[in-house]
Amino acid sequence: MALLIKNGTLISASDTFKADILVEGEKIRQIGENLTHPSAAVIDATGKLLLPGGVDPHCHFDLPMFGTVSSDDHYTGHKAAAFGGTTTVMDFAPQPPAAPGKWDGFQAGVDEWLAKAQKAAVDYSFHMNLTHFDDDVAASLPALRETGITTLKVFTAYNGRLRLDDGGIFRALRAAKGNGMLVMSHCENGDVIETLIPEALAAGHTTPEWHALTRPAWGAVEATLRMCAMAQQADAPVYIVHMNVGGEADMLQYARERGAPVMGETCPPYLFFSIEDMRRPDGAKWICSPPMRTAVDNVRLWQALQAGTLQTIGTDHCPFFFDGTQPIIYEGRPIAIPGKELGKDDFTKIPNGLPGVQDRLPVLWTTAVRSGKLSANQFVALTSTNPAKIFGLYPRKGALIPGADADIVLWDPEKKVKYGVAHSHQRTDYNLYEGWELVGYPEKVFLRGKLIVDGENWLGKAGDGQFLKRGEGEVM
Ligand code: DUC
Ligand code: ZN
Ligand code: ZN
Repeated sequence: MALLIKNGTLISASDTFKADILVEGEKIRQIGENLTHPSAAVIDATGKLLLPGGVDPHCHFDLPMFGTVSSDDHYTGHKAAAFGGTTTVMDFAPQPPAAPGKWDGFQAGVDEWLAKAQKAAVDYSFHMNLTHFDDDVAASLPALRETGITTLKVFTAYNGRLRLDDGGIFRALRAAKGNGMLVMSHCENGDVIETLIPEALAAGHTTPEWHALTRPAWGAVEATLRMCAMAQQADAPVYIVHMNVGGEADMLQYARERGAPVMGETCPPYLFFSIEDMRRPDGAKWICSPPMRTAVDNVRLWQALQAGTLQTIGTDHCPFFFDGTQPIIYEGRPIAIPGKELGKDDFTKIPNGLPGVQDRLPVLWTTAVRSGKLSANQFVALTSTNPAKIFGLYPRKGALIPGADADIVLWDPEKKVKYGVAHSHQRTDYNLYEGWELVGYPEKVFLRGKLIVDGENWLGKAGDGQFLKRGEGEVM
């Protein structure tokens, strides 16, 4: 079955032009003007924009933590992604634990996440959390790469749980490079955080703002420079996830100017919100790690996007209910999942994480493109093309060109939406952008040629999404 989308305006990472798109099966066959086809179904896209499906490089679905589980799974979160114009999502698989000398490879962690993702509704891939590292683990990297996982996430925080020491990170950087893989890094200072948290609790500080006050911005800045310096010394690329402080962007820029192969991602909440939001009575809604910073950091991160210091905008989507004692109705059924209320008397017990996988493109279109902060082409680059390139999915994903997957968003640039939880398909009881007046929204979303979102109608289903085996990515 062929599909011909006519008279749209195609936005790529570099150009804007009038185009028709011919889709055959799951692929884009032709792009051009005045295309014809004897039997294709025709969609008139006059006045509409044609964007490559969003690629979200940073999501967490069905993630157990804080004695509960993040409230979107690999179906509900994927569905929400699709409604927001995102057709590829990347999640993180856990490294299997191992007693000394008993390491059995990565496969059990990959299999655990593949099993969860059987209900995938958009295309997906995994990064691998690297939470212990030695020669045996290094020897398993080729097998991991064979499964199509070419990225390893390391942590400079979460002492005794997720963190690798600097020696481990340095060795992991070299081993990754030797296997054509990319290290991604969560940058905070674990030692400082683990000192400040018990001090704060002992002093009786239990409110959400203390989550931010015990995870200082200087720790993120210092850890970012440390990571860039290690990457340069290892002659290996690194990608810094969820950059949240202006000073982190300064460190990245410092390293990039000196030729270090370092790249960075920020997430929308760090562009809009600050510790002031965490001081509200419902401040737990903004608790994630790293935390919200200051209004100055919001501005500095926008500038880093404009300057090209940062390459991607992901979401770190990891939602929890604000009040998980009260059910919401999801697909006609009540559901309640314990959430932020678990920490109402102690900020250290508030599940860390925010909704955002649906919000990303619509919120940024209004706040970045319509506001004139970024061009429509930069928007496509940051949210689709660059993540596809960095993570080894380009040109199958992130591009509307012949041969690419027909992941197409028909975007209505004039559609007005009063956004919020009522409009969102993210499975939680709140939305960070409640009441925001958005202009510009996905009208139709195609996944490999199949229409999965048509206005407010969900036409996708569990199992539509495919696992994407990734190759080596680009350093940008
Ligand atoms: N940060 C969070 O707040 N939650 C999930 C993972 C992460 O990096
Ligand atoms: Zn992280
Ligand atoms: Zn994350």
